[in-house]
Amino acid sequence: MRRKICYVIALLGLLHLVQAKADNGYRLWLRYERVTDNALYNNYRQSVKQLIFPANSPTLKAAKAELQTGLLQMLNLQPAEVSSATTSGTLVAGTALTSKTVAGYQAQLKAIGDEGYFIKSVAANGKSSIIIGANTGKGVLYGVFNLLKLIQTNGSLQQLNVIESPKIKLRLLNHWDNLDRTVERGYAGSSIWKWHKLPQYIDPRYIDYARANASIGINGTVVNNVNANALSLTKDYLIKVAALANTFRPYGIKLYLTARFSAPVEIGGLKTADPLDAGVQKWWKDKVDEIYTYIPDFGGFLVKANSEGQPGPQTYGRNHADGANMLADVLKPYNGIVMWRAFVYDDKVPDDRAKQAYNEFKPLDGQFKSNVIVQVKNGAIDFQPREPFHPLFGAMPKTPLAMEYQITQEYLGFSNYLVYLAPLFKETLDSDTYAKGKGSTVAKVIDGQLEGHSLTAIAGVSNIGSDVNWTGHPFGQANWYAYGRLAWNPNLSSDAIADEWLRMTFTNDASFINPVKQIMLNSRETAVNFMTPLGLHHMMSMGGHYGPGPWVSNAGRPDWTSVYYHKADSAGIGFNRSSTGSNAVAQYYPEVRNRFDKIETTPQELLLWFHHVSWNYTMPSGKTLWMELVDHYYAGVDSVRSMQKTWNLMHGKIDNSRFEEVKQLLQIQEQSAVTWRNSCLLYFQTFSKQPILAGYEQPDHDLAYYKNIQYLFAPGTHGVQ
Ligand code: GCW
Repeated sequence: MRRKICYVIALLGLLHLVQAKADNGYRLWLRYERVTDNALYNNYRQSVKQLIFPANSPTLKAAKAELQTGLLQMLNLQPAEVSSATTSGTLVAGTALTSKTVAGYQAQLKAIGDEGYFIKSVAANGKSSIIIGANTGKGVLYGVFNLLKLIQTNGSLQQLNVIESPKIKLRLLNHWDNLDRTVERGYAGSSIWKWHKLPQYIDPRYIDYARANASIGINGTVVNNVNANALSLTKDYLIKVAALANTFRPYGIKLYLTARFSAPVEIGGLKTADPLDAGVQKWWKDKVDEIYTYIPDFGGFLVKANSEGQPGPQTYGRNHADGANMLADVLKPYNGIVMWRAFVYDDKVPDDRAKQAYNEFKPLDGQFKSNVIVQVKNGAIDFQPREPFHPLFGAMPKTPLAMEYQITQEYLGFSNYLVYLAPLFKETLDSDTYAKGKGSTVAKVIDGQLEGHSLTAIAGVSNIGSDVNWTGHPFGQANWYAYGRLAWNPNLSSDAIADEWLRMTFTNDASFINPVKQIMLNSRETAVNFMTPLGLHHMMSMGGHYGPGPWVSNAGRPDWTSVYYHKADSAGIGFNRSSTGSNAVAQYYPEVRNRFDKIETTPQELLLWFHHVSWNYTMPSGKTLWMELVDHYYAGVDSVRSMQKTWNLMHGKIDNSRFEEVKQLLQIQEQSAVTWRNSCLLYFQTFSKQPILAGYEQPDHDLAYYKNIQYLFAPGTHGVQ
């Protein structure tokens, strides 16, 4: 009997151990695991054993609750609440209004604005304390998250002197979520918004969503798809939306909606949606008045107009400014804004789709109302693995421009691939437009520095869904995280962001962090190499946009095909956008234009974006273009294989559940990389007529085989192209 009991106890212990190791990823980077380093653990406990944190607003209450949860879980500590520091190790948190101590730091408070915070170590009367101070509850909340991060990442709590404030004012997620809970280009399950249970049922996930976003400084969310449904603006839905807004408000997150331009016709019963029609204007005014009765701090509208079949002002012979200004006028009294997207292409047969947004929007510079911001994708085509920066950045000095990134991996292997996007985001932000001479980076356009705009914004198309780990791939979380961190401060490095994310999400063990960080930092270039190296773009299979489809030549309109973009023929490959071709280069400032105009000065990674290059052209490496292309595709596959090798060595360093999940997903990625490589090279070989040399792993099937692969029922499509 005793032996039996011992056996059961041992088994339970083992089970507990295994369970403790399992992690389904739900907690994201806010895991608040017990600090394992004993010295640090004791040190942290000493530093925050008392708390002065009067919380009289919902935001301060949320901040305090987060702090208490974090300290309890990481340090097994419930700091004693005191009204003055009786001993060393007191944490003071608050605003100038809630804390006299904080009010004493005028210089800091002046420097940090509405959303910033400072964290400072001070010693008075021989007693040391830490102060988190801000001008608003939101600032305190951000400061609390930073303090918790310091503990999560094994940072030091000694001699703190942190001063932080965001560089960009509006830091938004854009959800392409439909009312039926499908998500356009969503690969992590269905929409997290349970419309049919709102407004009564508040899924706890909404609160965790708000916490996660607040922890990285995201302060706004557009909850519905830009391919908009007018029903979102009906009373029934506005009540539901208001319930979400109420949930997010304590976390400093404002709610925005997409506005379907034809809503006055579709739900208003009007004959027209012409923005210059008085009846239409009145309809929108009444609608906006109504919205603000439900959501007093409603942020405003995001609009996709006259693009991919969406209605817009051009339907009525008006232009984008007419449309945007009409909405801006009615939102203005409430300080609401209009985010008007520049992702437009509606010409029947454009000579070069890359030029269209610039051509339509640049002439409108100076015509938009002050509460309109034009939202521009990072590149001129569509979220490709690599694009040069969009020529509109720097080209509309009188108009605030918002950056739109895609966090969800529509063209980067969905949630099947590990692709860390910070390097992609950074590449655009760091690009120099030369709009006002050297150093006129895209980041300076976006953060308002270049032209002195105070309305500044950045948007990321969300990769969040109902999957237990939120983003499908455990490393998809890193892209949500990195987006938020860069929105707060575009100057942060991809390396530093990966480092803190890995520590919080997995472990502080350096033997895990260093190799896995390398995987992350190389992963974007790896994907470019096996999908679209040397400036190739838009060569994916139709519909789903998952696998390769360089042969796609018939897709409703030419600029939906692949052959339109790579233009491979017996002479060579690439889209001639130079002055001898479509002349898209002319949309850039002279320094950039001249560089992109010539094959010799175009950066190799953008070569085929701007030039049609002969197969036998000698590349800087001394290889022919064909051989260079072959080598890039092979290097891409090889890198995925080395990612796998490195990852396999991580066994036992983190929980087995996430280890195994990533391992299996990397297997998918490896197979997919081989398919991309073989498909593209076999297809391009029909033009180059050149071999893949012996000694290279030869394609295991012929081109016909690859052409026949079908990617049926790809997630995230729902009938869209
Ligand atoms: O990336 C493309 C997508 C469409 C999307 C469109 C857009 C919301 O394939 O699904 O529609 O861009 O950004 O409007």
